[in-house]
Amino acid sequence: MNNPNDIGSSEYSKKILLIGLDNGGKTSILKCLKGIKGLSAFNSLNPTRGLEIERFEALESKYAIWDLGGQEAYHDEYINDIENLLRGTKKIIYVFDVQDAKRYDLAINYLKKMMKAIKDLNDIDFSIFLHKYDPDLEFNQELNESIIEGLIEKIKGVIPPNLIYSLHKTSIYATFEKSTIP
Ligand SMILES: Nc1nc2c(ncn2[C@@H]2O[C@H](COP(=O)(O)OP(=O)(O)OP(=O)(O)O)[C@@H](O)[C@H]2O)c(=O)[nH]1
Ligand SMILES: [Mg+2]
Repeated sequence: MNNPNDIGSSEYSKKILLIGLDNGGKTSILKCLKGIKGLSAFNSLNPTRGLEIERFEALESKYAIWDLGGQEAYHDEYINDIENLLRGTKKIIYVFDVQDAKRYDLAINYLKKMMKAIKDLNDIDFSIFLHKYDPDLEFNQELNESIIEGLIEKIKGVIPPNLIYSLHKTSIYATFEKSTIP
């Protein structure tokens, strides 16, 4: 028996969809959830080709992470297959790369398309990650707090007003600490 909706079963696993543009950091986030910490594991990542499903156990729970490779060529495939993607899903995480300001509008459009296809989130938890918000993020002309605030405003313009969701600043480097050697 492997019914993802059967919470009482020992086979129960929490299905999470990871959505967002290519190079946004979805597979890296997946590796973090899996407990992988070695930075070399993140440098050698290849773009995810279409849908890849990863199952693992962490913190005494079973997870099935559906990692939707973000290249544009796959977007319509996901939209057409949305019912299958949503079946049994407990959580959706939409990932924005905050460092890729040139593609904010593209990422917003993809979110818009997805929201339209999903229609009803029912009991699905919805989170948005403002990812690559590294602790040592350097701001410049192309990227500063007000540009990120602009992105947040655009996100709010796409999400239906009555939908409950959470917004997080995330980074795979967030737990990395450095101290100056005297
Ligand atoms: N600076 C920074 N880079 C990150 C972070 N997370 C991931 N990256 C880098 O971003 C690049 C892309 O990461 P992936 O996890 O492959 O991105 P993806 O969203 O899975 O991309 P697709 O599979 O093409 O959809 C890699 O070089 C990662 O090392 C982060 O928090 N900060
Ligand atoms: Mg990937």
